Amino acid sequence: MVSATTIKEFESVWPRIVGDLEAHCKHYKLPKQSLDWFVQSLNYNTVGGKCNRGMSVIDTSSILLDKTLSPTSEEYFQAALLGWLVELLQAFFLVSDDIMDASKTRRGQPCWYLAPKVGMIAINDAFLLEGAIYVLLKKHFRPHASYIDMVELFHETSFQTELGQCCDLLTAPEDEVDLNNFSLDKFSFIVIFKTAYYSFYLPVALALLYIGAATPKNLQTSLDILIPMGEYFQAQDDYLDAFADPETLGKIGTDIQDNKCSWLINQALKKVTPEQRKLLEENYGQKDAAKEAKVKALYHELKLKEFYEQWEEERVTDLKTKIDKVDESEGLKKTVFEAFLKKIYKRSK
Ligand code: DMA
Ligand code: MG
Ligand code: MG
Ligand code: MG
Repeated sequence: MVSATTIKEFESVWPRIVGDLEAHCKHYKLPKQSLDWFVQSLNYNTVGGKCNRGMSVIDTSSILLDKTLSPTSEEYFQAALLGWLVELLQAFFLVSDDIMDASKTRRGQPCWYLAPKVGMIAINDAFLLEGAIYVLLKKHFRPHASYIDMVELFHETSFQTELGQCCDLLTAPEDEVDLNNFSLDKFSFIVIFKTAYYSFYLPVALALLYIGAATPKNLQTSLDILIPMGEYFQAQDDYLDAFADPETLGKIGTDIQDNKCSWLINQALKKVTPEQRKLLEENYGQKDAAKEAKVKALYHELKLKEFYEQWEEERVTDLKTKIDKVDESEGLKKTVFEAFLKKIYKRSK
């Protein structure tokens, strides 16, 4: 049995990564004020989350190599670097997502665009977080046999996520609430594209590329399990948006006021009476806390919490059945997926 890495070990690599980026910018003779700004944005936006995605690159690599990577080894550093690249991609998406969703807090602190003196500079900061990925990938992986595959994987995953965000935003127009626009098919597309590819497939595909086991079959098997797993994870995110304690979650839910095609509204629409549907039509998708509270009260009345808990058990059973059927003949292992699933099952943040 290999042991999982810890957040402490993972974060111990971070200063070296910031150092690399600082050195790169100093080479350009970037003025000190801008350099300090960039470093501040890197630390504020990339560190402080759960880092499940990033640490999964290391854990997947350890499981596939069948040895615990020593946190002081160069092998650990390289896997951790790939993990931090996933976290940088996530930071890039979150900084922009919070602007577009008009969110207030993230990881228990103000969203970056609401931090003192930041405002819309946050848009460019998001681009810089993305750009940092390719600077670091080139510096550390250019000689690696899978370098170009890694670059292409980051590009394609970014494109998929952006298409998901596009659909998410267009399905949630600010000025026009039309519950007929929502459907579970639409929900499915949105969450697979905006979340599942970058949060679930990307870390495992990177680990496969890193250790040289990215055969077409292993990549396909990973996709077949991790996309439904990511779909389940985003349904959880939507559930927590309305039902979790914001203190624990580290963010205040915005989906009801933002008119989002969330898992909860889609399930509610399947259960409502005509009167309850009218209540939703009058109160969903408006920047008004009292109306939001009415929608939440209806969610409780419809027993969506209990329904979600039952639905979660079904999803997990399905996923476990899929995992049981994984063909390990080309070096892939069931434990990769079991470890990932364990991290998200019944999460509260
Ligand atoms: C998350 O969607 C997707 C991306 C690409 C950040 P979301 O707006 O539900 O995320 P959150 O609830 O964290 O704002
Ligand atoms: Mg959001
Ligand atoms: Mg969003
Ligand atoms: Mg959300």
